[in-house]
Amino acid sequence: MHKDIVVRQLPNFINGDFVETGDTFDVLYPVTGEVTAQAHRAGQAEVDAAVAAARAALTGPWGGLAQAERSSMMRAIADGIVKRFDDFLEAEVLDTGKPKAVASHVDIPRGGANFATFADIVKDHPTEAFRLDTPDGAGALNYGVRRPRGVIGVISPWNLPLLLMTWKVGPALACGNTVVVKPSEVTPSTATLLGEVMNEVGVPAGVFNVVHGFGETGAMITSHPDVDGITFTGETGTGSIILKAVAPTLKASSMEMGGKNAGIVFEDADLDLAVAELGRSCFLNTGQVCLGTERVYVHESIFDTVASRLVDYAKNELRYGYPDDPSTNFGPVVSDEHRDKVLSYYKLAEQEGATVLHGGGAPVFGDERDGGSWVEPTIWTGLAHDSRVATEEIFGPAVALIPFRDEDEVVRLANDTRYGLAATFFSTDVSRVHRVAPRLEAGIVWVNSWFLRDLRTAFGGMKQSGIGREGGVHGLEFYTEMTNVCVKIGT
Ligand code: NAD
Ligand code: 6OD
Repeated sequence: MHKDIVVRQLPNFINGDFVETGDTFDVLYPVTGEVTAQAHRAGQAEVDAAVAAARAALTGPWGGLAQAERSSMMRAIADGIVKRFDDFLEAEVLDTGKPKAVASHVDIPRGGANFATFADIVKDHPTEAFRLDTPDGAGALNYGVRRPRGVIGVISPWNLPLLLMTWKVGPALACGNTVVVKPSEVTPSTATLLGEVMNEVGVPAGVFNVVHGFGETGAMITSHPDVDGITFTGETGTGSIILKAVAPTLKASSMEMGGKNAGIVFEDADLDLAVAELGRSCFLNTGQVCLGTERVYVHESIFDTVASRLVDYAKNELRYGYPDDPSTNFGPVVSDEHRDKVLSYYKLAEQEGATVLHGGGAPVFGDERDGGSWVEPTIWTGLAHDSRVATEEIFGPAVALIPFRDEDEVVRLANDTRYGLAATFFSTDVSRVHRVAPRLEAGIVWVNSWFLRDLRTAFGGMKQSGIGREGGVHGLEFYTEMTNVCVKIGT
């Protein structure tokens, strides 16, 4: 075995204490399939305790902090993550199997940045004020006062576990809320570790709570009468179930869900750039990025060139391997269950008439990795735009290349989806860039780039990819409640 694995216990984190329940489930290392940890499943008693602790903390030492003090605490959390960078990196790698080269550049740094950035955004955000002129000439001054929404349930997925959990916890805490987090059952380690950091930097008990478990534990949060808001990242189908669950208690909900993102390569694109960025967008994190590209429309005049250059990218730039090897940049998918889903699409692609230009199966290593959850990066041509493979989210390292003739046609094809999360396109024609970008129905449109993130900007999805926007000040609409104070000015 390439790693000496000591099976860790992952307790819940409730009111500043680590709480074991004895009812455990295994956490597996996707590289080899070994058990690396046992997470302690939370039941109703633990969820109730976490929610009660979070509610009490709202008015305790946390609620009493001035914004500047709270923002300092947020920066201390960010520093606490950086201080334990290697622990977070190891935990994330054990849960996901992703290469350290990826996690150390993408996942862990963003864990810290999500706290530091929102500390500043919230501290420096002005309140709105309007002077109303009344017919009697006296007028009134209106101004907005924001208060925390309250106890926020954070339900997060497995693909970028620390990044996506802290993307919610950062702004929630910066706005003065308290949280009950339910990380994915597949990747629970970094949430528990974050509990240790909260204690190390002196965050008051009850502000940050973690409960482990599957969907049932999540459902205990979404239906809980003392939870004020739910922020969710995950599959569209799960999001739909959650929206039904929050209806009886009318909770505010912020929903970030699935996608089937389009890439477009226009005939005037810089092809070196386009292939390099598309390569990342199709295969980074083994294709398990919600913003990744699973269908690429290529102008018919350059279709064969782009197809062959993307195959070269997959052959030459993607290196399978053990996560600790710094040259590895392509790991397994997160679980056997997900591997089977991805492989079922590989099979379906052939049934739907695809030509497999690259990959199409699972690698065989002849070593311990054959017990893990591996799939090959895969490139298809010959799929119809409306085939299942080109319309359903696979969430794996696979892309369908489809030719197009002109701008209007490709905009129509790119938008012809129930999703609307992201799009990325490549063109050197400035007029075309500004003409096409606003026509694409997606929460973010990258031009000549992919996955460049500025946390001050709005983030979210259209159509069935999401409801609401987080990021920058946009998240304040969800993480705070606004009261308008209207003061009549006397004559
Ligand atoms: P998932 O929907 O299966 O699970 C997400 C979380 O929801 C997990 O913690 C899970 O335990 C929990 N959950 C499941 N059923 C629940 C229920 N009934 N009530 C409450 N919680 C429940 O998603 P996943 O497989 O972990 O993640 C992959 C999916 O997430 C993909 O569809 C991907 O596109 C999407 N995603 C979207 C974004 C975005 O920003 N839009 C980001 C990352 C991932
Ligand atoms: O960068 C982000 O803030 C973000 N929410 C990324 C989502 C990636 C999906 O897998």
